Amino acid sequence: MGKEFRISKLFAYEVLDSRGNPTLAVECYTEDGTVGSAMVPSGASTGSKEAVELRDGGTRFMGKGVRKAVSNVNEILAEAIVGMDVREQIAIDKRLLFTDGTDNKSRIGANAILGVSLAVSRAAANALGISLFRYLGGSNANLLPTPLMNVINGGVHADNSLDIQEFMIVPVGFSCFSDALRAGVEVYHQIKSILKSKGYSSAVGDEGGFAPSLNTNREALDILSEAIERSGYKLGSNFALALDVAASELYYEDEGAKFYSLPGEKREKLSSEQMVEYFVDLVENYPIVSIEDPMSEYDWEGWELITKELGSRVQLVGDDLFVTNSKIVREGIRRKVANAVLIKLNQVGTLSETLQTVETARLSGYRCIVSHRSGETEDSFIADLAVALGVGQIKTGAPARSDRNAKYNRLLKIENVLGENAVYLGRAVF
Ligand code: 2PG
Ligand code: MG
Repeated sequence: MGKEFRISKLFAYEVLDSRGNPTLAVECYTEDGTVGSAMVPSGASTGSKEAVELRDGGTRFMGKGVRKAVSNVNEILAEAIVGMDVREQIAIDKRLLFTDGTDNKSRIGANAILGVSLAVSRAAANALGISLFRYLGGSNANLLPTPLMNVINGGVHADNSLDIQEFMIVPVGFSCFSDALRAGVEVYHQIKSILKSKGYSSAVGDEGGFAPSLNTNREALDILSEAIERSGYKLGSNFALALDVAASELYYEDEGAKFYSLPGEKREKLSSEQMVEYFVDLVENYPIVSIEDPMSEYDWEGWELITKELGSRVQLVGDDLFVTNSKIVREGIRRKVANAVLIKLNQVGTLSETLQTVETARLSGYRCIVSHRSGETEDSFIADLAVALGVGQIKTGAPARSDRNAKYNRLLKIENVLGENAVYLGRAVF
């Protein structure tokens, strides 16, 4: 092994994420001075089976400090992987897992482990002198993802009355990524004008989408439809719509029975069947191509039901349901639950486990969508990952706020680097 590949130094430090909470930045050096760095994102509507994000507790940063995770990188993980070859991602990730020794990465922290895993892969790409998407995806990686752009925020990502967490526009009828993104931006600005003209707030939520206190979920879908038409695009052919319901947040127990509530719609005590009916009605009235977490992660029967009802017509994405965990994805495949998997690196905590989940999903015909978290940084790793894997879809928020645009801008760069070899599939993805 040449010294450009041998890890000589690894260290972490605290930085801030887009919500103003601390997170880790990690730097991985090789013996010739090559460096790879990464920053770790953080979710708000988290699945219960996600790998554990280690926070310090106490009063510093309201308990959210990550000094312990930082010192776990500096004191423990560094010793475990110094001397290893940065190109041996699987071996390095295994060593990280072994060093942690728990099932859910709770000793060292999934945030500490992921930061190292990603910094290592960046160092490898840099040592080889190739782009990250090339390193991860090989010589054939050329598919730019269709963005699912979250332009109206609700649920726990915003301080408003909308029950559904994410209302997304999907530019499907365009021939290249930059045109699709531009059209999405035009619609985004149009939404702002419509909200203002109706007297609603145009303040934004965690992912850069607007967060007005609309009266119903349908009103949000109507505003998206109007904005698309007013921008000169056709609803259905140029743009489709998508939702992330994050329904685990809407599921509750009452006298031993489980129900959903849609307080924004003034509807309480909905059974799984009634939730499914609610979505069937939405799908019949709007060109919705994808619904994420329409049912709670605790309601597998509800998931089976909705997959039977809508699975042949709509992409049904498991996020909190699958938490990027290949074992849970296998269970979903066995029970015919959902037909797509949201891919979030920090839900599982290493790059190689993430890639394994993508492989598990695809072998059974489940689609994958590479995704950001609601708490993000300027790190654009997921843009490269989406192109490398050729999954055809990315979810990275509104085209506003630099934490989201870091990913869009990186995709624009990759598109330019690929030149005429860049491919955008748009509608063919759905
Ligand atoms: C989601 C994500 C990202 P969070 O639910 O899909 O949009 O949110 O990171 O808060 O889990
Ligand atoms: Mg989600």
